[in-house]
Amino acid sequence: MTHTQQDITPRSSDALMIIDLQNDFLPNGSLGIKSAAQIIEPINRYTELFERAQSTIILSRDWHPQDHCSFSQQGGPWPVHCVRNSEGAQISADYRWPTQAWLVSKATTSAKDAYSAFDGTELATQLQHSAVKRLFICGLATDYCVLNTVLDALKEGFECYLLCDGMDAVNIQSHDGQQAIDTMCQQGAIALTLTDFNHH
Ligand code: VGL
Ligand code: ZN
Repeated sequence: MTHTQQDITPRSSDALMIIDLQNDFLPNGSLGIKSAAQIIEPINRYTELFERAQSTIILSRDWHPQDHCSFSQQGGPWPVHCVRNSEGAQISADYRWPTQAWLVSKATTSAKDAYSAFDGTELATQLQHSAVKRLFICGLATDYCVLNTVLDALKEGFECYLLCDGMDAVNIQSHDGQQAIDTMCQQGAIALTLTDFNHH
């Protein structure tokens, strides 16, 4: 796609970040994205590529208490989703876990929502301590948690690469996902798909 000179071959100083690949955001979930099943195999493939390169692999998860402020019963915008320890909050059973991964839980307290995996977590510090330079990001949802994670990552100074065939959008308005990708790229992210890696 739009990368020009960058060598995107995965390295040990890279991190693959998989945002909120949880049952509630997948087709049968309470906030299910109908077309999202198709991102799982690309994400499995990315996981293999980055594991082979000994990159850091990070999975974030939305991990809400039962009375979370984002739930409509509490006056929030969303149906009940990703209640911690529930089936809906589990990472998809179709995801093939690498041998090692970091798990980052976010939006874990009732009174505060957090779309970004950097919001209220130690992620930035942990990445800096591990000398990670580049983030390759996929997951759900392009127009909420992926968008906010990438914008925070760019502000923190990380190079960001969007794995576009590994993400999908809620699309309350039909172009929200494409708009989010445009916004992330305007801020410096680079959009890629699997075919970009096969050439390397
Ligand atoms: C998300 C809506 C509500 C997301 C989380 O992971 O993008 N979206 N909570
Ligand atoms: Zn949520």
